[in-house]
Amino acid sequence: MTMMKDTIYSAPFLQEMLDTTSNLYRLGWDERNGGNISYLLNEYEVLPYLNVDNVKRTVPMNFDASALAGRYFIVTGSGKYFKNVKKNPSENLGLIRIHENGRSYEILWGFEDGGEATSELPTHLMNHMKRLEVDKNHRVIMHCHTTNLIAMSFTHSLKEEELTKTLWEMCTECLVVFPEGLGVIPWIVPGTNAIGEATAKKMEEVRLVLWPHHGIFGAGTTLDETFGLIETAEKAAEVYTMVCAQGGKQQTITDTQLQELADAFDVTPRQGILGL
Ligand code: 2HA
Ligand code: ZN
Repeated sequence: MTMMKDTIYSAPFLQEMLDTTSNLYRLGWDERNGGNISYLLNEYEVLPYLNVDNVKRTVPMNFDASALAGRYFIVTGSGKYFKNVKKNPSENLGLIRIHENGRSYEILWGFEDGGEATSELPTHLMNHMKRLEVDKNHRVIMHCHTTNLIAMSFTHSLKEEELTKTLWEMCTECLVVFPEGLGVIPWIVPGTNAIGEATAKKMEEVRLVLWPHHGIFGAGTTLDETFGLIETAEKAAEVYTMVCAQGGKQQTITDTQLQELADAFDVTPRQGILGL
């Protein structure tokens, strides 16, 4: 007799994906098919819900992900709308396993209308590989089209130090939430290995990478934490938008105060930003 598996709809990781995609949509950061998420799962989290020997389809990849061979991810689908994930999870999401050869992935659940993993899979997997090298608890890569951060990429300096400094100034929490600052890459065609490689290189030092005129990539240990990281940076960018609309800064948090904050919360601000 075969044991009945619990339905995957009761899996905490699936419920978290539904909540997160809905929240991102509600905030206006994932219009149409904008945005994508990948969430690294432990095999023991998957086994109660899925027969992992039942591979539905295998999809080739044109880059080497062998460092992730055998690893499981729940990912959003290519061309799918975050707006629709909650009402139709099995078409808009998929559970995949990276093949032993590192050159393809196996679909174990989802993408039921013949779909595939996000078009940004190269960036996602390259970022996972990089973050796992520096943080053994790393699990989540999240991309979305945060309105005010995109707007700032037109009006503000794209120098990482200058952009980071402005965001730190806009909300007191920022320095505590991302003391390492944010990375910025040049404009590159999305969905390519080239943008994945450029982003992953930044992810060695930071968990937030701005794609100018496009959106943001965040990394973290849980969906909540990664969402919170992006939310915090985007909130600062929103405040910046309003500060500019109100006529600009008349006063701000000083570098000395930012350092006091760092000391109080025991974080180390990225070098070269505070002029102390
Ligand atoms: O998935 O956001 O960057 C659509 C995108 C591509
Ligand atoms: Zn995008």
